[in-house]
Amino acid sequence: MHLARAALALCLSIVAACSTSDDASPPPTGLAEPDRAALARRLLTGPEWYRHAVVYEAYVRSLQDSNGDGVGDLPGLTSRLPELQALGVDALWLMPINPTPFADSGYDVADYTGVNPDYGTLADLDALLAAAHARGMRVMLDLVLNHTSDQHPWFQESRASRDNPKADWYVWSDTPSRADVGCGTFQAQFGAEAWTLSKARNQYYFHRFYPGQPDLNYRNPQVVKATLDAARFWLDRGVDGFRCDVIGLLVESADGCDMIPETQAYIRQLRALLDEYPDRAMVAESTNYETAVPYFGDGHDMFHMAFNFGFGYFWGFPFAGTEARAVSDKLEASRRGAPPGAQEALVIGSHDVSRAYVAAQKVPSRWRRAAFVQMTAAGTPFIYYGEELGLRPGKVKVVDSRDYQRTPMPWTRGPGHGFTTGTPWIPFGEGAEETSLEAEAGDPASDYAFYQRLLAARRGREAFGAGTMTFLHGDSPAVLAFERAGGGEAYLAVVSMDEAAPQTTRLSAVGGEGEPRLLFGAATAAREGDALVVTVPAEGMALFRLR
Ligand SMILES: [Ca+2]
Ligand SMILES: [Ca+2]
Repeated sequence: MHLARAALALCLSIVAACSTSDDASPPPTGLAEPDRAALARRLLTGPEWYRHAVVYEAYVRSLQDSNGDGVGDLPGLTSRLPELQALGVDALWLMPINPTPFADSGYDVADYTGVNPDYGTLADLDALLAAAHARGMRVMLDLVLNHTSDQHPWFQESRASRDNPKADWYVWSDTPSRADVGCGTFQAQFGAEAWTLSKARNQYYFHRFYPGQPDLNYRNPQVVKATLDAARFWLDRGVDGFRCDVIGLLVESADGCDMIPETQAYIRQLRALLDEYPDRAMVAESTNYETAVPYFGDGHDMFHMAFNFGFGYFWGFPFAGTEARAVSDKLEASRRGAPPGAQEALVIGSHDVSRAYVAAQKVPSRWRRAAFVQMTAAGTPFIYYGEELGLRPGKVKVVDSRDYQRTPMPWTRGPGHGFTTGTPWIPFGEGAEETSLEAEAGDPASDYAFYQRLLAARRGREAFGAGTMTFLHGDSPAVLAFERAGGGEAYLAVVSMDEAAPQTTRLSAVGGEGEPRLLFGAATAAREGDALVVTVPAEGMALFRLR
């Protein structure tokens, strides 16, 4: 310990030549270290927990199989909670677990209040909730409200005739178009026509996505009530909140189909429902990649969080370049005009887009630097399962090409990789042996070790979950720098966009006094008058505590 302290002090005194380790050595400058574990517990308790949590997006089908049928399931996921908590995960978002004919990997729900028998039973979900809560972890479910499966009993009834009790629960038309469904004249999202003929009614139904996913008619109050009742069912069961699938697309109009006033009114009803329960939160899958602001309402009446996909889905482009502004501008634009308290959800991937490994063109420092921004910028990080291992894509499609990023978790080396004792429902991705948790956990240079250290570095520090974020533009255009302040502390994050040479930049208006304390990564920083001079290695990143 004393050696580490001496080495770090030496490092900070001979600023130029030193790069230091990622470990959290004690402060050389008199910055007191509070009990971070106790602080983390406090921050993760109560209604603001979602600001401070690290959330993990889990595809139940691919996390852990418990019965040898090759399909991941709820008991399997429950058995892996210790590993996820050891990584630094505080909450799970489960992709849809409802019964489904699987035309869209579960995003075609056939029963809003049931559990897919491939994944287990309601009792298995209760067991997962109990086990997670006992660990202080939270569980959010995917709520897919825009459409159901065409196998849902509601649609089976609706399609049977023009005068049944649910005849108006979906969006029907005599022709494959409707003037009051503006978006319905375009192609559906997944390639087919947006209208499909039902022979029994001799009418067409509208589907924004696959033909097996008819859009519900939210102009019908019975649909509003039925879907809110479904949400209430899970809240009563103890789930901690929802990730709301394409929630902006609920209601269509002649003028538009994305977050129109009727959709916003529904979201307010959903929020009011959540607010009847303590400590619940919901996050919007934004369909607007420029800004998440429409999802926040007045900051209290719509979503607790909304995904920033402008960064989350497109970071591969700026990180292939050398301009820090390409990142900071995206992060600033998305938040412009947001109400106080709006909380973005930050990702570098999801079940819908290529693995970070692909987006980074296989350059490890790119996904690591992007993940560093994700964990240190303003917002709540959502890790897509396997990102912590640098998981690589698969080559097999079962449903569609998005299965490339939905392959099973390789927990161990060897056949089945600890995921299953049987044959996995889809083959593992490339390099499963060397990207297995077993292989990476023992290697301090691995992606897993990187993620574990990074999550530990931000843990119990209020500034990251709820603090302000100020971008600092120094004289090197390649250095992305921002200050986070909150909870009486301030931090500086620096990332070099340059992959060839070290970058030195002079930052002004940096808070705190004394020399910054390196918490994570490798860089040097020294005060010169009112400025802070920072040198970041090529492909480098670092997190400093300022005060
Ligand atoms: Ca199974
Ligand atoms: Ca709709």
